[in-house]
Amino acid sequence: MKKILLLSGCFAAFSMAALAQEAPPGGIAPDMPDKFQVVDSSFDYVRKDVMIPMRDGTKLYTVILIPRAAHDAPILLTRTPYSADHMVSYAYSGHMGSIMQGYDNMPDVIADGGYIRVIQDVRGKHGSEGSYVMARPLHGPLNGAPVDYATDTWDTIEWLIHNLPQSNRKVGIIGISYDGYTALTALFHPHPALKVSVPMNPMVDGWMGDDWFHNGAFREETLPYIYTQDATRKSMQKWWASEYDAYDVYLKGVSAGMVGKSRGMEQIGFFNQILAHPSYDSYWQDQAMDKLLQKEGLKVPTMLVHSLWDQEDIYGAIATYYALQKTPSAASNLYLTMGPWNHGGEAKEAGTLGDIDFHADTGLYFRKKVLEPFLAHYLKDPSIPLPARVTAFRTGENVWESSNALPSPDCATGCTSLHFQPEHGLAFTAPAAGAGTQQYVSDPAHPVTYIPRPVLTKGVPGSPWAKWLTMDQRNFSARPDVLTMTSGVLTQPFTIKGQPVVHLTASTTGTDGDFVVKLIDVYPDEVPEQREMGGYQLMVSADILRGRYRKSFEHPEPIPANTPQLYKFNLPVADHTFLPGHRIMIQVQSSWFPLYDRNPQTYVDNIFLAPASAYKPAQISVDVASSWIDVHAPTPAASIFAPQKP
Ligand code: PG9
Repeated sequence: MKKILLLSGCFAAFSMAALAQEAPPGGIAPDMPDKFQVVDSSFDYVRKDVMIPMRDGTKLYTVILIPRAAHDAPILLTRTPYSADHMVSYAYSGHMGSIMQGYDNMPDVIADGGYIRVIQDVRGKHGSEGSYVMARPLHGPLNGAPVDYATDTWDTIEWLIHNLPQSNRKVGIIGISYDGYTALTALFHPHPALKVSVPMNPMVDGWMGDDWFHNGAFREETLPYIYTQDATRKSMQKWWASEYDAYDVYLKGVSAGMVGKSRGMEQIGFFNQILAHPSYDSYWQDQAMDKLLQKEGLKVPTMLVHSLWDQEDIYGAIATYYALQKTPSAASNLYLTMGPWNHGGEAKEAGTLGDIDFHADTGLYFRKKVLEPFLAHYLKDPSIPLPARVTAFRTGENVWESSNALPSPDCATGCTSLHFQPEHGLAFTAPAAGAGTQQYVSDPAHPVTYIPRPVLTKGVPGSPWAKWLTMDQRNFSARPDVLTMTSGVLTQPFTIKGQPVVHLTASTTGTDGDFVVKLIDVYPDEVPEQREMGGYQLMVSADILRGRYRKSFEHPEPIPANTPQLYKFNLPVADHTFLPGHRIMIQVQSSWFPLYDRNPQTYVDNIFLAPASAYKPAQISVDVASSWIDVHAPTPAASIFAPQKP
């Protein structure tokens, strides 16, 4: 057939006509051939769709794009549950770069770099055979089978290096989010031909701080993802809602368990696992990739990529970095890039995020100055210089910086405290003892939203999901159930780098409760060069802790009513300069709805099953003198704040 298509125009036309279906006797000939052949001889790549056999006989659907001129070319592999076909169909074009736009594909590095591009559907999804398990745990206590994503990667690499004569038999694995998770799984008993891995915004620990929970608070708005991903092989079953505003969907639904059940989600294995494991038990611990990799060690050079405003997986890359950095042999293979991006933003044009302007395309910088040489060093030519161990973009000042390591996560040294003050103040010095309390009422019937209503969930047209972490917090500080502390105006820059550590001391009239803490950069009242930024409240780091887990993530405990308790937890890493003229703000609230499910504020065994009667208002009292946030920064002189106007 191929030969026929390459023949001269007139003969080819004659041959094509011969391919058309014949009419059955007395019937009509169908338009569609049995298999349509693309005329691809002018393309700058050759596409091969193959089913690669795994050791258990399961075959995985794999799309291979080979640059037509490829010779001794390295291979870049991505393993995905999001459809290999979809990932190479961004345009109908004979140019490899044009069809590879979007998620995971960075044509300016991959197609322009002459790589053989391989994208494979993980087992059980889209074109691949086998069964699907959400972020399939590796072989071990949660997976008794002899196959997992690590063995599937091994078997795939073995096939690729023996079946692609155009390759140099060096393979890299790269991917964002779920595909960043699969890039991490490749690091367990890695194939010797695997020379480099680039997990970008990887899902690492779904309970601690990535897709499913943050510090025990359930991310209710992931229910539609689980529904679509797990209901059918081709993700064709879409979530339904009868209300435009997701706030109404989840408020009427009462608990996340009830919302899921109302949509038949008990048919889905992973939904049942979530309902059965609300706490950080062995189900979650045994699949936390940072912990597993720390035991495994790091034998393959790996660059973790982290986004400072990652709305989906803000925990994983940094947790993995810290876990691996502890062991010198692992640290010798470890690299990190952090940039001012949302989830996957580094793969796209990234000069701005929402209203925030970085004055240069930071995505392009990462791809050309960091990723391209990193891949080329390990896959093409070891004389190409490597990037620094840590390449990080500092927001506020908008500069790239290279260093050898990130500051440690615990703030044991080199930190400064931002102390709460009476009258909603914030300062570097502790207030006198007896500074009293500041109070608010948290009412589950009127939860604080994470974005202004109508809440348009991810995927809904007009949804601000991709930029929400950078959205103005001004409307929330105006609410009586959001406690707001603000510093004076800075007269000098104040730079923080690392994970802020929250020390919040509070009591509640309830027996459970959540605490959301946001560290915010307040812009000057007027910003002449970008007027809409006047008074803007930009979150530079924020997270939630479910109060029942204040002492142990594994063993929850009720909160004793009306008794001050310490809520200590780390916020996501920040690398930010608060500029002169700006102020520092902290906001504290007890709901972040409907991204996080509501805490009933009455202790029940399993919040997924809480009855409507358990949801009660509670008065929260924050002890001012014993509440602060530690940030990684040298302590400045008190005079760094302008004198307050009388
Ligand atoms: N954040 C998505 C995800 C990763 C891993 C598990 C489930 C969801 C993603 O963007 O792939």
